[in-house]
Amino acid sequence: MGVEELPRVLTDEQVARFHRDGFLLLENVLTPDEVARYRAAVLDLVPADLSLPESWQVFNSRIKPLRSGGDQTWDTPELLPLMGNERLYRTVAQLLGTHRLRAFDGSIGITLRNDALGDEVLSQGLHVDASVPPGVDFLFTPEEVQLGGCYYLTDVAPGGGGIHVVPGGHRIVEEEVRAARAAGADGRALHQGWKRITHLETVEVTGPAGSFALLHHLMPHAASHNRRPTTRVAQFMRYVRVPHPHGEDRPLPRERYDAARLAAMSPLTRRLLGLDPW
Ligand SMILES: O=C(O)CCC(=O)C(=O)O
Ligand SMILES: [Fe+2]
Repeated sequence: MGVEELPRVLTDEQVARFHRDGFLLLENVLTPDEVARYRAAVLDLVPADLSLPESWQVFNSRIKPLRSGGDQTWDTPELLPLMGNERLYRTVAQLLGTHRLRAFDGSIGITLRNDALGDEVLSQGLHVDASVPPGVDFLFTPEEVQLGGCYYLTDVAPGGGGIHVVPGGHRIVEEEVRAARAAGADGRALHQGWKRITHLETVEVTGPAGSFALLHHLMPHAASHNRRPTTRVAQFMRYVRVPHPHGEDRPLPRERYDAARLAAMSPLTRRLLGLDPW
């Protein structure tokens, strides 16, 4: 099956906008029922007495549930279907030009209101999360590209903790790296390996619950302070082509999936997670 046989979900205008801006808000990826179910599954992870497990991270009112050992992937039976969502898969397949994809990440970010630091917008350093290992040069080929981002499981209004991005930022990163290389410098190492970017202006990606904020992997982005009463609930997903030049299509070990997890997987989810071949 070639990608040509997959239904096109994005219009030509959306595809052009994604290539220009490096990000795109996809609305209605999830139905209201799905949003309610996944949001409840995420919030069920939070202990009722709000005593957060030692392994979890909390930075600037943003709660990141982590399993011991730093495992951030929440592939519980309740949340696994989100990792195999068909509409998002088709969108990414259209943009990456292949149906053979690996899905990963599955991390969660719960951003509570923060009334402190009034004029500060970002709650995290602006950074790039590319599917290129630290210290390894960017190839800038289509095969290398990873597309990822987050589902909004709550409405995200302006100032409500939406992810911040730099319009056209993926191109700026490529231009700066290439310019540095041309000057004999290490472009990959700029801005502390592109993990601390301080010279670019950002915009907040807002949108209704059920949206997915889709980002090119060279897009500088950061979490923001939530100034609103609505706690932002987000789940993060990433997709690469199979095979991937840096091996980022390597699946997680099968042993992590018990009977309940396996039962929660669709045939598409099994392929996306690497349990079945494409
Ligand atoms: O929570 C967000 O909006 C972004 C978080 C993020 O980019 C990260 O933790 O790497
Ligand atoms: Fe990030």
